[in-house]
Formats: sequence, structure tokens, C-alpha cells
Amino acid sequence: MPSRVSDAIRTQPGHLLYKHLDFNSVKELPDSHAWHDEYSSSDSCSMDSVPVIDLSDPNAMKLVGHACKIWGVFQVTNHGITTSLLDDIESAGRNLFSLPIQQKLKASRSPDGVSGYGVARISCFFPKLMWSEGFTIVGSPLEHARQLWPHDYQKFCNVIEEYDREMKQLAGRLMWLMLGSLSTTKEDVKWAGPKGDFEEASGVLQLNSYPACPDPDRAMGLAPHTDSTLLTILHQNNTSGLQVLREGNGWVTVPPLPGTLVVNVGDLLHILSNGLYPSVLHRAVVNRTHHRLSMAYLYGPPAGVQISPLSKLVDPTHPPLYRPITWSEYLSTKAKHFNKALSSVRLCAPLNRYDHHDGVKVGQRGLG
Ligand SMILES: O=C(O)CCC(=O)C(=O)O
Repeated sequence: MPSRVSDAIRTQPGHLLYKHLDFNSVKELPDSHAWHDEYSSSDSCSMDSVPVIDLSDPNAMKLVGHACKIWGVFQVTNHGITTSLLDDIESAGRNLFSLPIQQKLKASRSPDGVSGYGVARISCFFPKLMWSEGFTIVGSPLEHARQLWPHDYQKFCNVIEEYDREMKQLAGRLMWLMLGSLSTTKEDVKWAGPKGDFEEASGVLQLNSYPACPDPDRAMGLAPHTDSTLLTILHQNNTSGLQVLREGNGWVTVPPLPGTLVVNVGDLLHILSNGLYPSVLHRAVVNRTHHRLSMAYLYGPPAGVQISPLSKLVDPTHPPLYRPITWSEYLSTKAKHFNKALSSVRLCAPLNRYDHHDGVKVGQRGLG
């Protein structure tokens, strides 16, 4: 069993086995990227909308708790990340993905690596390829940035470093809002560290690019999945595409609102909350005219910390639903079982409707 998060991500098979498409030169959707009806991304969408929470609202904790329970996702304003940093990370992503394909391939994720350029990591679980490209950053992006811009890599590295620092701080703040909404205090979460700032926790930065697509109804930007994180913070550019599955209501678009960040509950928070907060199933769809970019900060606990249902939420009538598991171990499980990973670490039968999206296919009728 891998002991480090980077080793666990490395065990996922989605590496270099795929032909990389030069999206700019493709005029028709190739068969390799044409999803069948059953998987098509054009299902009707619900009019329900994901909550937007002002983090400076004195009721923020209560609102966060409610959104986590009902949706597993919400958007935040007044989060403390400056507009200029959001603009900078977006430009960094745009510069990267607009490089010629041969240049981007110089920074490919290597077969035994974690960071770098490549197809969606979940590609191996689906019969067709997705209309997207990604760049994963764990730790320093220096080596890859040097390959991409031999004479001008420092600016990219500086922006990534600052974004990573600010995201980590925001993630810690969101953790306390989420944990607080479950009546958990600093004494209950030792791994938050002596200052309670989750110093030892870490994040992976995932830059995603979804080029304009000649046949968007038959294409899929990123297939449905939940995140193997505690939480994920997502910045999207001004083009919509992110959709979340709302139990009983179908796919709901999460509209890009300027300066607003999307926060997803991940599988590990679902475990911590003993199933109270659903990790949200989400996907990205594409469109015919606009290039979409998203920047996801995938946040997890320190290596070695065993995540299990919070003791405050467990009693004889509410037994723990999941066994303790580290982030690395969970990532390895997810690499093997994908959307069945949560059930594979479950101890007893689910108590509520959210557990879990086993066997969900893209646009599956009956869930919509
Ligand atoms: O692009 C998006 O909106 C979703 C990205 C995502 O789900 C991911 O990177 O895991």
C-alpha cells in the first residue's frame, strides 16, 4: 500500500497510453471522443441553483453546513483571494494550454510521475476519451515549467506558488466552517496541528482546459466523478460547463460568477461526516464556441492521518459507516474501484440516500 499521496496518485493507470489530440486542428469529433447516447452530455438540466455563501456573513457556518448536507457543493464570495490572483492563475493556465501540442508534450506526465500534462486521470474508467486536457501540479512545477518555457518559466512558478499558498489557507478556513457545522472543535481534530491551521495538510493543483468543440452534444469534457479529497476549491473562467448531480433533480449547472469560487465536498469529508455530507458527483460539459478553463485545488489531510467518522457523530444508534483510511490508501482504492471506492471502505449499510454513486454513468436516466 503506498504511504505517500504522490505514490498513490502514481499507481493510477491513466498515464501515457492515450493518443493526444491537437484540439486546435480538429474540425470534426473523432470517434475516439464521440460518446454514445447513454453517455451524452446533453441531458436536460434542473433549474435548481447551487447556494452562494458570503463568507463574511455571521451565519456562514450554518449556511455552509446546510449547503454541505443538501448539495455537497456551494459557491463562496468574500473568500479573501484577490481578483488579481484569480486573473493571474487563469492567464497562467491559458498560456500553458495555448502552447503547441509538441511543446506541451515535453511536460507530459511520465509513466511513474504525478505532475505534468496529460489526458484526464479518470480516462481509464471510460470507453471514450474526454474533450479536455489537464496539467497536474504536486509540489514545485519548476522542472516542467522549464521544459515549457526554457527562457521564461519563473513567472508561471511564482503564480503557482502564491495560488497554492492562498488556497491552502482558504481550505483550512473552509474546513473549520464545515467541521464547526458538525459541532466539532479544535480539540476534536488533532491533525489540524497545534495552531489549528492544518499546517501539515496539502493540496494538488489541477489545471483543466476544455477547448471549443465541433460536436458538443456528443462530447464529454470531464466524465462524472467525485473527488478523493476533503474538499476541492474550483475557479472557473467565464464559460460555464461544470454540472453537479442533484439527487432527484438531474444535472445542475454551476454558473461562473465573477470572483466566486466553487467548493465541493470530497469523499474524505463524506467519511468524516459519517455520511451526513455527500461528496458531490460532478462533470464538465463543453460547448461549440468558447474555450473553458478551470483550476481545481484538491485538498487532503496530512500523510499518515487516518480519516474516520468524527467521534462526536458516532454513538450506538449512529455506528461508524466507514473504516479509518489514509488519503494515500483511499487514492489507491479509488484508482482500483473508482465510483465504488466509498462503498468498498464502508462498514455497514448506508443510512441515507447519498451513499453512493455506484455504477453511475454519464447522464444515466433515473438519476436525472
Ligand atoms: O472543470 C471543472 O469544472 C471540473 C474539474 C474537476 O472536476 C476536476 O478537476 O476534478
